Amino acid sequence: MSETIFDLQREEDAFAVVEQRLQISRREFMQFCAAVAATMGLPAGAEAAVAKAIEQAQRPSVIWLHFQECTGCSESLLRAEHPTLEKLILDVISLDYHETLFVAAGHQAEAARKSAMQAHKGKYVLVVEGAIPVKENGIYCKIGGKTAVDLVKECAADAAAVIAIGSCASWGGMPSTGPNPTGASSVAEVLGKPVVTIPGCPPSPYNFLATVVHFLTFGKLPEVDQLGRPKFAYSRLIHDNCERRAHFDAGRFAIEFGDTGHRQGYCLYKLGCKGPETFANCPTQLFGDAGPGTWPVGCGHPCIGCTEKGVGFAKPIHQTAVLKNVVPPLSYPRIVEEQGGTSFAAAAALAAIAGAAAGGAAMLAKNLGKQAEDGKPGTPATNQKAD
Ligand code: FSX
Ligand code: SF4
Ligand code: F3S
Repeated sequence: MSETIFDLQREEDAFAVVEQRLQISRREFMQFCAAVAATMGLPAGAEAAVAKAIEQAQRPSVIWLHFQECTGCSESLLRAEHPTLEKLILDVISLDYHETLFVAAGHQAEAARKSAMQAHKGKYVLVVEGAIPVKENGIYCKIGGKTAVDLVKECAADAAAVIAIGSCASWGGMPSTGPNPTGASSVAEVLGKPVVTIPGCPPSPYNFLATVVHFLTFGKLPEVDQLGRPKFAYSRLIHDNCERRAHFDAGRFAIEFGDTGHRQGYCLYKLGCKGPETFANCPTQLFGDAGPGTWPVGCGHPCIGCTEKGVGFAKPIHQTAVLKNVVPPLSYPRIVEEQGGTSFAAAAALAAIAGAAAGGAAMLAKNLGKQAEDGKPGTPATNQKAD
């Protein structure tokens, strides 16, 4: 009995710390724990493990490099209202080097990068945004007198984890479009080893945040597919969860932009939609916290396959897609569902040891809370109904 009271008191104290530090309610906090566990593909009940991790928040140092890109990846994080990038920086990670957000410049910025690498040797997370040009010994992209090739190798050498954010860093993206005059290459190609990739141009900020929270909670990155993409976000074809799918199945297509079919929300396959050959959670995760329909197809434009190597920036936008593995939508459950690789027991143990995730938890709680307010369920793969 006394043990139970002790445990309850300890839990009360932990919640009080969380409530004060992150300024969220207990309800939001627990909603977050459930949401992040579900986002990461953990089994029911794992939210308790995530909750436990919150008590000992430790912000890992993050070094963020920019190469050949448009900065849309950072922009998409800045536009993620729940959480905001500011919250991410303050509560989840210690962003010790980020060229476009840094006040420091020149030698000062270089010194900050070097001192962060030295102080957190073997422990920092390296995030790379942008492709890396390898032609002519890498002269097409230089920062502080060093080529992107040399910089990424130097920074990756002592990193605990490397995350390639955006299609450019993941597989070359737009800069690698033929004839690829600079030899724009992916992080994995340059380092000669696989890294976690969050493709998309720009990628969903939530896919990046959930990946970081997974690392903080469990001390390791999430399970990935053969292209390095977290399975929790990239295991299903867009076509499988698209709200226009019923029109595809019924043979109702928009033939031209602005025609009757287009105005009635018919399927965009004949306008070149690459949903049938592109793996991503865009139709279920959505973008910009702005409510239903906020993704390319939802706005009436065909998916261009921006997350998919060999599709985005490789195939003509209006060329019809290859139909791949077409399966029924989520309303007809698959016999075998994709799950993250961490068992509940391992999750609980790892969470107890790693004990971080506090800020990330708060963010996703807020996100979930907002979704609940909007009347949308709080986890991915939810909001669809046929037009
Ligand atoms: Fe690439 Fe991200 Fe596209 Fe842009 O930077 S994935 S061009 S959104 O900025 O790297
Ligand atoms: Fe949706 Fe595109 Fe598939 Fe049509 S082809 S159902 S618009 S993903
Ligand atoms: Fe990109 Fe297609 Fe999603 S264009 S953002 S993968 S809907």
